[in-house]
Amino acid sequence: MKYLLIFIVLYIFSASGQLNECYNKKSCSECISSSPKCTWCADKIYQFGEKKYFQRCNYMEEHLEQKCQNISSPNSKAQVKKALPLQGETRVSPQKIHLKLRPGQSVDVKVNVKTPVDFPVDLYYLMDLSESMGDDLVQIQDIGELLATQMKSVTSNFRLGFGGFVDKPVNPFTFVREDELSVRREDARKKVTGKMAQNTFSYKNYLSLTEDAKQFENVLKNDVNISFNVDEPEGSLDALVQVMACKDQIGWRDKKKARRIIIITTDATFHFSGDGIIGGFVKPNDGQCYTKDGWYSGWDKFDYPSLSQIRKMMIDNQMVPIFATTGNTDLYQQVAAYFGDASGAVAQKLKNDSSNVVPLIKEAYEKIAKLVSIKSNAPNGIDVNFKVKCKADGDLKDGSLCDNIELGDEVIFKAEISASDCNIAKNSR
Ligand SMILES: [Ca+2]
Repeated sequence: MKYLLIFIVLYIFSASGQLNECYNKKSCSECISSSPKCTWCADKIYQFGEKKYFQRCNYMEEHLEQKCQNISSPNSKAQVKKALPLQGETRVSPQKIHLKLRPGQSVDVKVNVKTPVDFPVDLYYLMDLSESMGDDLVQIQDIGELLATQMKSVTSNFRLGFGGFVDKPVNPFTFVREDELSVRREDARKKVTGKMAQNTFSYKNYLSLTEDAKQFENVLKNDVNISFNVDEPEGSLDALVQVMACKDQIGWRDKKKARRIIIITTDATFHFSGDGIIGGFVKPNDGQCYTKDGWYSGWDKFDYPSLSQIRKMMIDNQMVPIFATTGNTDLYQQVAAYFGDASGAVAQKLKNDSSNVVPLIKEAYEKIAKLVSIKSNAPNGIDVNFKVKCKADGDLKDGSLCDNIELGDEVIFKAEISASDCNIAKNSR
């Protein structure tokens, strides 16, 4: 009796068509988007007796057996619409591809990328100006020309900018009483360049990106001044958001026209989201630009940002961080690892007085320049899997990134693209 029951249940499932995923589809589009196995019979008459109709959506072999004359079974395909050769400013080919995707049936697309030998570089130097960085400030006052000369060997178009940060200028992050401030200003002056230290500030853009290396040196010698604060972690993440968000004020060139690099020099740890509450700042950082006349004016409106927020902004904006640190280097190496290969982040140790900053920047830049990666911004419902061939005589392997390639070399990416959803336009932005 038990066996008989199982047999009956199976029979009913089969008879109602539940085992054939194609059955009972009302239109050709509903049919072919339901499964790559389903095909549609478009014959005017498709029946085997009076009022006995074949299923119009069915497997190909069923339709053939039933002598269907017009079977629709379109396949996914990729059609290259524009493919300028890789020369001059054209670094990716093809430039335009039309895809027709049938759900469940993938299509392969090949993309060639050529690494530029000489590519413009925008480099923004973001420096911790708290008291312990005084000797570093003295050391880097003369590096403008040297940095420009060194970078000329890797790019003929180099621009440099400078910004400084300390922390939110409020208790308990720093002193607020005038008598305490005056003592600290004097202390810092004695330790550093003879110039009176400035009160704690959050972030200041001292010099927007410029080709004039002499101007960089002049600003460092004449305008930039050391400061002080109380607690060890600093407001570096507050500053980083402003550097990335204030594109016009910093003067960043378009990400397609220049490599954009931010050097962060510090010896301290950093405040992150949640820390602001001890100063009374609970509103989450919104990642927007609040820098006016060079000064970050939103420090008392928002909490510090989170590391994941910084990571997203860096990857979205293609701004590569180089952490050049005289202390807490292990921490920054972990941060760079968290940012991941796609961010290009680098963390290296500086000598205590920053004297090796120029070779370190050049080395880090070369590492970044030799890294090529690809990422997909396909909407929900489209899956993209990458394979990559990093060298002409190399193998195609899973991944979307090549490092340490020769400048001027070509990298080949193969993207396997498939659709799992036919309502992409409706379901995504
Ligand atoms: Ca601090």
